[in-house]
Amino acid sequence: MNPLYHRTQFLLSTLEFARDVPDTGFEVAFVGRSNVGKSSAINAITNQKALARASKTPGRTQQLVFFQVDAQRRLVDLPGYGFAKASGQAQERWRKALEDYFQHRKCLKGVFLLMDIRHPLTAIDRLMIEWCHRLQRPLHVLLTKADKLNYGPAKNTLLKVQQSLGLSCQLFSATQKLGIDSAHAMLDRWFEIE
Ligand SMILES: Nc1nc2c(ncn2[C@@H]2O[C@H](COP(=O)(O)OP(=O)(O)OP(=O)(O)O)[C@@H](O)[C@H]2O)c(=O)[nH]1
Ligand SMILES: [Mg+2]
Repeated sequence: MNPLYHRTQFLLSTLEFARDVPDTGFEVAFVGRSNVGKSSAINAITNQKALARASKTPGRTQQLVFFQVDAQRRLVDLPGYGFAKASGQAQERWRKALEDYFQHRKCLKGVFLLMDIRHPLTAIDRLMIEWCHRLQRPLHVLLTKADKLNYGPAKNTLLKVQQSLGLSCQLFSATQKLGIDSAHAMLDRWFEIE
């Protein structure tokens, strides 16, 4: 494992990302439905127990959560879309911030889209995928909680997702530490690390 990722630290959470975090260097964002395992994936990828959780406010986080890998590189947790618990007004603010972020953020170099391997490609996932394509954001899918399926069915789902959308895609399990090396390889590429 590249020890660089172990040293990742919480930076800040904000909706006003353009004001609070300069648009320089490299960012990689984690997106996906609520509860797919984004925070767990960030913890597994950085080999830390509670890095992502440390930033969670009680109730629903509706901010972009920034983690600093090094001076130039950040991971960004974009907490759950399909967040039914948020009020209409809060949802609208959050949707707008997310849209701004994807449309305008120059340092956004790659997007991990997380989908629960037992429920891949929901309507909102497909929208997100279309959106990334339209905005030419490089996308890589993590099929999370792969430990919940046997290897055969997991592999079948992987092939199905790859074939149906031509997406770059892998199995991932935070609990079993499955797929960490591949995720690091994607990060290295997006972060332009040799
Ligand atoms: N079995 C299994 N459970 C997992 C895995 N990853 C996450 N979970 C569980 O799934 C639940 C949600 O995980 P989180 O990492 O909080 O999910 P999230 O996407 O960050 O959720 P929000 O922040 O609410 O959008 C927790 O109970 C985790 O323990 C995994 O790889 N395997
Ligand atoms: Mg989370």
